[in-house]
Amino acid sequence: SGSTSGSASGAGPTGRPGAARRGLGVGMVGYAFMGAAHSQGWRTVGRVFDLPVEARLAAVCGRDGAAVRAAADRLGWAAAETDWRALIARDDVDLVDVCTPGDSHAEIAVAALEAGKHVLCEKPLANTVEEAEAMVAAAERARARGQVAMVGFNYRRVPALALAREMVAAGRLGTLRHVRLTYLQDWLVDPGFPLTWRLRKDRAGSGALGDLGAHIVDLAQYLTGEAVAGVSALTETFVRERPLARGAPSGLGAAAGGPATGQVTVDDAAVFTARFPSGALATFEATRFAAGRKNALRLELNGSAGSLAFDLERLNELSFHDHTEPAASAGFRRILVTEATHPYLAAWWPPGHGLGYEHTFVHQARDLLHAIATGTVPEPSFADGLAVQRVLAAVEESAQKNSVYTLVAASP
Ligand code: SOE
Repeated sequence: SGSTSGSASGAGPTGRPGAARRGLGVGMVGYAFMGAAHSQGWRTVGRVFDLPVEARLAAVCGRDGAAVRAAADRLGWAAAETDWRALIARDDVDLVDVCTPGDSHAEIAVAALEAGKHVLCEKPLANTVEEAEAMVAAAERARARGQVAMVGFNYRRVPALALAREMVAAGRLGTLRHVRLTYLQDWLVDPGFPLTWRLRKDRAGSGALGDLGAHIVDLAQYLTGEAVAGVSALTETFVRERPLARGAPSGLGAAAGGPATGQVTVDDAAVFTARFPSGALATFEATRFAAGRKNALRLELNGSAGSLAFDLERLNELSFHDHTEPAASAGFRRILVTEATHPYLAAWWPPGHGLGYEHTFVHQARDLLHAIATGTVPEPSFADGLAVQRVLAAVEESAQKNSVYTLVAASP
């Protein structure tokens, strides 16, 4: 969606009559963890970046009337709705931001696009490839009417990762040989952690695979500019039964509801290898069972001319090794990605005053508003989301086929 510097690129059409005059009205569905993160992005974007069109927090939607009104007050939304169809129908809503669990993404996003609204949809795009295909088809029809649709892979907006992409595209790594990504969290290590929606296939589609694996598949394709060509996978559910959750979700968790338990119907971890068309080999690992790792999205790319490494737990840093330098003085060096010349940073603080997780949602809002104003297809598009969904489905199929060469039979 164009340049990632802080400067404005001029006003343009918003795709809806009258919207330029009164700003672009955002209507958000869902207000839990992701809804709060997106609200932060919408609230802040116009105070940091020069924008071609201002975002207005028009209305937020949730099923519980009292809770959604409280969320509207807390998060800064002008109005509250309890029916997402009513939210979409509002005249003051030009863009629908879908922050619900995956089982409602397709229905809400397609309805919003058909009602003439722009759409931002949280990742993974959908729970199945079929849903994602329907969403892409709806986005293509809407594009002809001047609407845009974007999927929320927010880590593309970490300045260090945007810089990494620029460096790969500029050839600083030469020919890529290895693409290595892990996304490690530990919030399921405790078998007493309750059975929240993220652990149910009917709600979330898959487990660590769709929640965390989707991010690293998207990043691998974004950074390399290539589509994964084939996979071989293993998945596992380590804790198959958990206490039922009670009450509203809080962060990733919820209160456990007494002695009753239920089945975990998703993967706890997914490990897979992949090939890229260029011949590069990739490895991926997504888990919520890596004790001590809180949000360790780590990656390393090795090419004929150099290597790059990144860790989300140190997100203002990018490590670079230039293999064309004399061996005696070459080696990994740390780039502190806080300069005004780095992606997004001209709009923020003086050098060295780093950014965090929440800023990715500000950058996401900024890029989406630019795409709307300039009539360009935003990145990542729904088609990018579908490409990730196809990899996730291939991983599940490969894991089910279990074509592992067995050396020792597993104990029961
Ligand atoms: C939980 O695993 C989670 O919040 C994911 O759902 C997000 O997509 C990721 O950014 C952080 O971890």
